[in-house]
Formats: sequence, C-alpha cells, structure tokens
Amino acid sequence: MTRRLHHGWQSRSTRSLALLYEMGLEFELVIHSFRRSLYNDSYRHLSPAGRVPALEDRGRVIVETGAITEYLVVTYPECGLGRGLDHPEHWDWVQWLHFAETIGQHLATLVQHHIVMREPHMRSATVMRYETMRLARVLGVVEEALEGQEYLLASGFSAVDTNVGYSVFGAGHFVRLEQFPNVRAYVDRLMARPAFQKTVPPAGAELLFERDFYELPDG
Ligand SMILES: N[C@@H](CCC(=O)N[C@@H](CS)C(=O)NCC(=O)O)C(=O)O
Repeated sequence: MTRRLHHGWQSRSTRSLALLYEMGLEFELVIHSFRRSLYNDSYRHLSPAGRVPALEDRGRVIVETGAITEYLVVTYPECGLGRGLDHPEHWDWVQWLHFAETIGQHLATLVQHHIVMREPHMRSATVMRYETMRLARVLGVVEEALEGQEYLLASGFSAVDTNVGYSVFGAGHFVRLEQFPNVRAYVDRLMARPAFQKTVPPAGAELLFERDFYELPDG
C-alpha cells in the first residue's frame, strides 16, 4: 500500500505533513477541500468523522494528528524525532504532543467564528473574545517553555515541534505574537526549516486563512 497523507491546506493536517517531510519519508499527498464537507461516503471509510489528516501506511489508516505523530516516530525510530520511554524527556514529549490540541481547541473555535460562520449574525462576539483570551493564555505557557531554548525540548527539535508548531502558527492569525517574543521567534525558526517551507500552500491553493490576521469584531 502506498503511503498517503490526506491533507487540507493550512489545517491541522499540516502537522503530519511537516513531520513526514522532516522524517524524509516518501508519500503521496491527497488534498481535500473544505468547501464541501469531508463527511461523505467516499472519505468516511478512511476517516469516520470526516476530518483531516488521515494517514495510510503499511496497510492501515490512522487519524488524529497526535496518533499519527506517535505512529510515525515509533514505526520509523531511525528518524530520531520521538523521545522513547527510556529518554529523560519522554513524558515532556508526550505532554507537549497533547498540549498541541489544548491550543488547537481554541484555535478551532476561532476558525469557526471568524472564518466558517461567514455571516456576522452567526457569530458570538463573547465567544470570540473569550476564546482569544484563552488562546493567549496557552501561548503564554509556550512562551515560558521556550525561554533560553530554540525548541520545546532542551534536547532539540522533535516531532512535538510539528504539532505545537502548527498550533502556534495558526494562533498567530488571532493573537498578535509580538507580545510573545519567544513564540514569535519559534514560529519564524520553524518556518525557516526546509520541511516546514514545503508545507506552504502553492499559489492558487484553497486557503483556510485568507487573511494574515483576524480582528475581533469590536477591534
Ligand atoms: N483532533 C483532530 C482534529 C482533526 C480536525 O478536526 N481537522 C479539521 C481541520 S483543522 C477538519 O478536518 N475539519 C473538517 C470538518 O470539521 O468538517 C486531529 O488532531 O487530527
């Protein structure tokens, strides 16, 4: 079975895309559009909830970015991007992997309110303000962790930087990263990596983020 990643440009599947490039693994990229629901018969046999990413590899299908990250680092340990049970930073690695989705839940709510709900009357300004505040708070955790180091773990770049890295990149569309200098530098550092460069949508691609920054309704 061909290794295949199901992806939507600028969505959370960017985590798995960056990781596959970082690992130097060959794969086929299948791009899905968010203009139509992914919850359809042809895709549901891969992803029952109709979400991206889905990874096909070695005869199995895996969904959930965190699970895909764990699967890839365990299946291809020679790439050195996991931190095994015997590594002193193993549990930090696991914690960051899950923290990517703590950031991701606020990001997803803001994407729904600013982007998916196109008509202003569909949106809740209260939810938008509250989730922006909560997103800023979790970015503060990343800011502290990055004090004096380039990546989340003191031992250097690892797969969790692809998961958290996408979350903080996405967060920068709703929270000004200038107030978090370590996070700002971290995003720039990640985006300078050749693997992350390859995740940038090509010209003409359907973008999730059509703007660089989304202001709150009342500024
Ligand atoms: N926790 C899942 C979330 C996957 C997810 O919700 N992906 C979004 C894109 S960011 C999606 O496929 N949305 C399509 C939809 O909700 O219809 C993961 O980390 O893989």
